[in-house]
Order: sequence, then C-alpha cells, then structure tokens
Amino acid sequence: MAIRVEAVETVLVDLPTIRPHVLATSTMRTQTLVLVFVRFGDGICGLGEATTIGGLSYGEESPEGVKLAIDTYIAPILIGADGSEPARLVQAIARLIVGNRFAKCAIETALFDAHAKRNGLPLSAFFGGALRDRLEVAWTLASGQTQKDIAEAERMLGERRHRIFKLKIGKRSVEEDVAHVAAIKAAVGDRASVRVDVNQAWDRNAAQRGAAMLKDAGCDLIEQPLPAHDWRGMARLCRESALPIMADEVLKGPHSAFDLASAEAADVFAVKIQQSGGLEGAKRVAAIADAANIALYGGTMLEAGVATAASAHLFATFPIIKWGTELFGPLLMTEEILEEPLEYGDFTLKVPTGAGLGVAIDADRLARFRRDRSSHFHAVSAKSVAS
Ligand code: MUC
Ligand code: MG
Repeated sequence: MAIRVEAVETVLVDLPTIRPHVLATSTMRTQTLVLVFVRFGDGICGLGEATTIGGLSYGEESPEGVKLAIDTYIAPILIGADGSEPARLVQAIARLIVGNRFAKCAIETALFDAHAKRNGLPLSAFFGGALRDRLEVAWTLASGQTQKDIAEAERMLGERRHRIFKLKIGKRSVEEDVAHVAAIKAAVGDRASVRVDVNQAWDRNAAQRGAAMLKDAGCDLIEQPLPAHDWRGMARLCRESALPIMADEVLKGPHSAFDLASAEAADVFAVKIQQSGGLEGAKRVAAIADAANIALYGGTMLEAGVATAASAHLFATFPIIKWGTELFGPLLMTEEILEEPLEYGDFTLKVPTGAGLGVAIDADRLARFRRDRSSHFHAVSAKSVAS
C-alpha cells in the first residue's frame, strides 16, 4: 500500500556551545542544526538532521544552503511520492540532485527513520543489525589553552566519560603545537589515547616534521594533516610516518574513498554520514575501507542528537571500528534538543534501541531555539486566533 509524503519541513536551530571550540579553520561558539521533518499520510514523521561546522569554513554546504536545497529542490520530489520503499525515493533524489551531500543525508535519515518506525524496528536493523550495544566515544580538547585542556581531560577521565582525546592543532607553529600535545599526553599518561586533528593546516614539510615530533610526544594518530586536495602528500606521509594518518575532509563518500584507497593515501578513514551523502554512502565507505585494509573511525560533524543517533545506528553494524568514534556532538552544546538525551557513560555512547532512530525532538526547546522563532510564534498565534 502506498504511503504518501504529505509535508517536508526544515528548521534551522542555533545552539550555543559549552565553550569556544577552536579549530584551525574557525572558532565555533554556536552550532547550527538543520532539522528535517518528513510527514507521511499514515501519521508517521521521519526525523533527519544536516549539520556542518563553522558556516562555510569547513564544508561546501552551509546550513542556510542546505535548507534552501531541501525546501526548493528536494521537497517537491518527495511530496505526494510513495515512501513505503525509501530506497526508491533516495534514488529519485540522486538522479535529480547533484552534490548536496548534507541535504541528502538529512532526507535519507528521515525517510529511513519513518520506515523503521513504521516497521517497529531500530534503524540499525535495516543495516543488518547492531553488533554492539555501546560505542567508544572520544572527546575533542579544543579550548586552545593547554592548562584548560588538561583540566577538561581530567574531568572527563574522572567522570568516566572519555578516555580518547582528540586535540585540535594547526593554528600555531609545529613546535608550539607539539609542546601542547606533549604536555597533555604527559598529564594523562596511559589513562588515555591522545590524537591530533590538524584540519588541513600543514604543508608537506610541516607534516613530515610534525609527524616525527608527535610520535615522540606520545600521540597515537594524525587526522587530516594536509589540505584535502594534496592526496599525493597524504600518500607520501602514510609511507614515511611512524604514526597512522587519518583521512577526514578529503573523504567525501564512496568515490573518494575508492580513490584514496587506490592511492594508499590513508591508514584510517573518519567515516561521517553527512560527508558520505547519507547512511548508505557511509556504509559503502566502510566497505571500501574493509576491502582495502584501512581502519575505521566513526566521525562526526558535531551534530546534535538526531544525526548522532543515526550515526550510532550505522556504526554499531560495522564489524570493526578500530579507532572508536567521536559521537559526542550533543555534549558540546549547552542545550539538549531531544526529549530524552542520548546516554553517555563508561567511556561510551549507548546505541538507541527504540523504533527508527529511537529519539524524539523536544518541542519546547525547538520552539525556543529555532532561528525563525519570532515569525513562527506569530504564525502559530495567528492560527490559534483564527481557529
Ligand atoms: C573534524 O574535523 O573532525 C569532529 C570533532 C571535532 O572536534 O571537530 C569535528 C570535525
Ligand atoms: Mg577532522
């Protein structure tokens, strides 16, 4: 029986971060989510989220651009269409829309969420089923200040929340950055794994020097040290560095995964559902990694609860995630957008078990933090006055 899509709504939501999050490319003080609601004729509503980092400073799609792409071009493909077989809709969108991976990810998530809810199964069941209940979760130390970062790390260890720390570097000289990493590693010792994310800030020379120095500082992994376009440099670094090199910004779905694997330009992939254009794309990225003996790490675009839950469902189905995940996005924001927060503890995130994504949006907080709250408020009051 056909189940028609009746409405597609997108909402921009601005949430403050708990502290400035300093990346080589930008400093985040708020995070903007694009929440997507796909409503069906049978009363089921699928949830999706497209979230990027720092406006247009990280990826090619801004939150405002994602909203525009969905409202103007993707929603008309969906309205009135049969959503009972979501893969057909995903294919229809792929045929008609070039690029726009984040927008596609949010829509695909919403279609799959609705389908799984309708069938009373967790989303992971549609990817073969979860192989684990909990996922190891890293935390990013990115206050920009060594002593603050050490205090933060100690707090996380004390609370048993995280024992993997990713340090954002690349804004200062290699020497200053390595001293920062060495001080943090010396403070946490064997209690934690310390890794760095350079967010493309180094050139080949800095990367060669930095990799050797970071090894001596006790660092375990280097993420995206070179600009995303410098594949050859990444391949050379993989050959020469004693530390494993992880691809992040350069990894934009299955095609780039295949090219990177062929060029031997990564030891580890940071798989992200948004960068992969959706859950199916991310699953293919993982399959390519598996075939190419590239290790996996479950990455994030610092998303809130909806996309974090979606990522958790998928990552839980991967046979091996050697480097754990960094699905801590909701913890970086001062406000929880879900009715029931995701469950963190014992250095892990619990994979939700309810039907679909297993999460619901808190209506009051959505009303408070949606960007169009004043016009939305006026529209809702006008409606209630009229009825
Ligand atoms: C990135 O480049 O990895 C993920 C965690 C974090 O702190 O930043 C993001 C983006
Ligand atoms: Mg990264």
